[in-house]
Amino acid sequence: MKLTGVELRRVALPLVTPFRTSFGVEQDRDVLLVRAVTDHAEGWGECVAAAEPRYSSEYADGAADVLRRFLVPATAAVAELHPEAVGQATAFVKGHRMAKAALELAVLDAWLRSRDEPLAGWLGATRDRVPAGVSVGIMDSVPELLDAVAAYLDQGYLRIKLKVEPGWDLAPVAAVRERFGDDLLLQVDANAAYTLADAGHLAGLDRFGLLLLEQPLDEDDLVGHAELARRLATPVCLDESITSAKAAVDAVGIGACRIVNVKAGRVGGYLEAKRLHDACAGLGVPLWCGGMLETGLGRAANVALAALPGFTLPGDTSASDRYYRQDLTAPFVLSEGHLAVPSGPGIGVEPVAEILEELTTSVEWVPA
Ligand code: SMG
Ligand code: MG
Repeated sequence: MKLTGVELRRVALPLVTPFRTSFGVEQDRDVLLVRAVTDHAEGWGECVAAAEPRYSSEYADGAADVLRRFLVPATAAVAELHPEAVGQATAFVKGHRMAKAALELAVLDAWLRSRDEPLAGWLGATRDRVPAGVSVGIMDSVPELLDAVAAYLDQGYLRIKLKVEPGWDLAPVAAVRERFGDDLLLQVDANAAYTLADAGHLAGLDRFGLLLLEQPLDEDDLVGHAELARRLATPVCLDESITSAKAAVDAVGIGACRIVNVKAGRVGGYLEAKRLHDACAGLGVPLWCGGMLETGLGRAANVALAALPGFTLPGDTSASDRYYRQDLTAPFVLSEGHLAVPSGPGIGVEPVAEILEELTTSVEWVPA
C-alpha cells in the first residue's frame, strides 16, 4: 500500500449543551479530520486536539501544520505502507501525539478496509458491546447538576463522572450521592486543577466511595500524584499525564496512580494504546477508555478499543446524542447502557456525505 495523499478537513459541530471543565467551556467542537487516500483504499482518522491548547499543548491548527509539513511527507515516503510504519516514519518528530494518532488511524482504517477486516477484532477485542459512562460538566448550581445526572441515568448510563474544580467538588459529589445512592458508579475528574496543598481537602472525597479521582494535579507532576495518592483512600487515576505505554507503567510503578484513562490520541495512536493495554492488563491495572468529544468517526475507534479485555471500567464513550444533534456518522445509540462495537471493515463507520459537506469549514489536500 502506498499513500496517494491526505485530506485535512475541518468540521464544526455545535454541542447540544456547553461542556464546562476546570480549564474552560466548550460550546462547539472544531474538529480536524484526516482522510488517507492510498492506492488500495481510503481511511478516516479524527484528531482529538481541541481548537485551543487548554487540555493539552496540542491544538487543531498546530496539528494540521505538523501533519502537512512533517507527518504526511514522512509517511508518503514509505514504499510499503502498513499501520506500524506510520509511527516508525514519524518517530523523528518529537511529541505531536494527537496529530500522529489521527494520521495513523486514517492509514490503519484504509489498510484494514483493503483487507476487509474490522478494527476491533484486529486490536484483540473480546466483546461486541461496551458499557457507557457519561462525563458531566461543571454547572451553575447543584439542582441543575442533579437534573442533568437524573436525565443521563434515565437514558441508561451506567456510570457518572463529575467534572470538579476548587469550589465545585465536595458539595456536588455529596448531593449526587445523597440523591442517587451509594450504588451509583461515580467518579470525578479535576483536569489538573489542584495542587498538593489541597491534599487535606481532597481527602474529604474519601467518604463518598468514588471509583476514582482523575488527574487532580499538573500533568508533569507524577511525584506529586504519588504523594497525594498516599494521602487518599480514593484511587487516583491519570489522564493528561499518561502520554505512552511506558508513562503508564512508570506512573503505576511509582504509585502515582492505580487506574489509567486510555485515550489513543493522547498516547500517539491506537497501536500505542494497545501496547498500553497489554502492559497494564498484565499488571492487573484497571483501564477505561476516555473521550475527547469525538464525532462518530473517533467514537467508532474508541468503542473498538474499549472492547479489549483490560478495559474493566465503563468509559467516557457516550452516545452521539450526548454531544451532537447531528453526528457525522450514523448515530451511536445507547442500548441497555451499552454501545455496540462496529463490525464493518476498518473503523466500521463512514461520514454521511451531505452532513459532512454541511459541517465542513475548510478542506486542504496534501499530496504525497
Ligand atoms: O468525550 O465524553 C467525552 C468527554 C469526556 O470528560 C471528558 N473528557 O479530561 O477526560 C477529560 C475530558 C477531556 C475533554 S474536555 C473538553
Ligand atoms: Mg480527564
